[in-house]
Amino acid sequence: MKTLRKIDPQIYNLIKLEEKRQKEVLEMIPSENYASSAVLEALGTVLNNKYSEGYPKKRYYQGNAVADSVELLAQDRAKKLFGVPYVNVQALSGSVMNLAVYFATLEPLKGKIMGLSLAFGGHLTHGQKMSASGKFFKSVLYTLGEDGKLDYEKIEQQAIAEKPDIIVCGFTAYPRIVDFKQFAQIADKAGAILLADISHIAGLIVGGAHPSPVPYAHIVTTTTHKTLRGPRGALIMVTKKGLEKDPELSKKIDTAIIPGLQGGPHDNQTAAIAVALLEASSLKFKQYAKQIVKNAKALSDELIKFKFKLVSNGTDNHLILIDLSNKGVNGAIAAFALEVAGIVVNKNGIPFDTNPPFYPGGIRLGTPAITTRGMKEKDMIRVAAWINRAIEQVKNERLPENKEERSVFMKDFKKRALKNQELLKICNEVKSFTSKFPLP
Ligand code: DSN
Repeated sequence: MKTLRKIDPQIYNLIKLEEKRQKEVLEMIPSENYASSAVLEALGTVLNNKYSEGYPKKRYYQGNAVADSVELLAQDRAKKLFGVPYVNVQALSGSVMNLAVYFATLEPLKGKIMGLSLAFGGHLTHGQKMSASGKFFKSVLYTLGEDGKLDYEKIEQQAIAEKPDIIVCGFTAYPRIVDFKQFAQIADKAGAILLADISHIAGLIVGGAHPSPVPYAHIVTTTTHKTLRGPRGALIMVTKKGLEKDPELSKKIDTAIIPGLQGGPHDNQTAAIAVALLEASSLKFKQYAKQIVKNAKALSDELIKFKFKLVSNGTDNHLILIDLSNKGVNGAIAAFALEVAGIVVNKNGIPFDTNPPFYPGGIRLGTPAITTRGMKEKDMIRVAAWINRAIEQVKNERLPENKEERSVFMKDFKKRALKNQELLKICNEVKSFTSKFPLP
């Protein structure tokens, strides 16, 4: 970055600081990852300079021969990797991706979406009232069973009673295998389209570490930067089953993206997606995907030894949701203390949480990024021990119930945590540990 350093030292220095942070910490937010150098190189290219409204061979502007080849290559790789007949690679993010599906398939203000409640691990775009998906469409939300797992019988009863037009399966904080076949049966009985949003687990699916929804869902969406380890971006796929249900579905999705929701695609992003898809089709990536799950299982076993209460008692995938109620620690307090200790997770609601969303009862963590750095099961023993030590430091920190008192308390707590010698000691240990695991 020699030129950037010369032209804009402020931004250069900030990027360097972020690079240092990413190197030194245990990055354990389950939706984050380290993209390869090849992916990052593709992002920082002259493809950024081009406008390509339209689709390959049907563009509104001249000069798109290369953009066409890039987009066709990305499409081709995605179709092969996921085994689908159609893909749109232009959605700029996960939220636009799901909105495009709704605009392609539902009538605004009339069509009904049924998705998992945000409070139980669903996503904003799965029909939550505060998001466009819940404002422009009718929506009804399902929840999890008492055991923290999907209750397929209850979901089926609700789907038959509510008759949604589209059922969304795929989640942001669900640690178990999703039975896509059962969801398909439910959707068929309710006469609904089945949308599988596999953003979190796409890398596990193509790596053979989680079953694929492709034989069962009509539409499959995914972001490209989580376990798939690409640039930020998204894929919207229509399956064979989807095209049998509606042969026009792919055209409707293309139209929903442009002119419906977006203008020009980001060709540099499309190129980087193509690179990530190539990388994800390697044998090495399959090993990576399986290792993510092995690490998450090893970590959950270790956390259980320290009496952490895990939602659903463990994990089948890349993420772990810890219910901190038995430790008496709020998720916001735990997440901050862990950050001081060099372990980056996010505070998260747990099923049936009675805490406010900004101060939820749990934390969410995962293994995609640390597995990219080469960590294995044995390393999870140390990670769990550090997490336990950090949480022990804050077990007597009681968050006030009153809103004003809470924010005063948090300010004071943060000051104390930043000076906590044990947390700082863990941070040093983590730093020396992570220095042995280079970034890609
Ligand atoms: N922000 C993503 C996640 O962390 O799961 C979902 O959009």
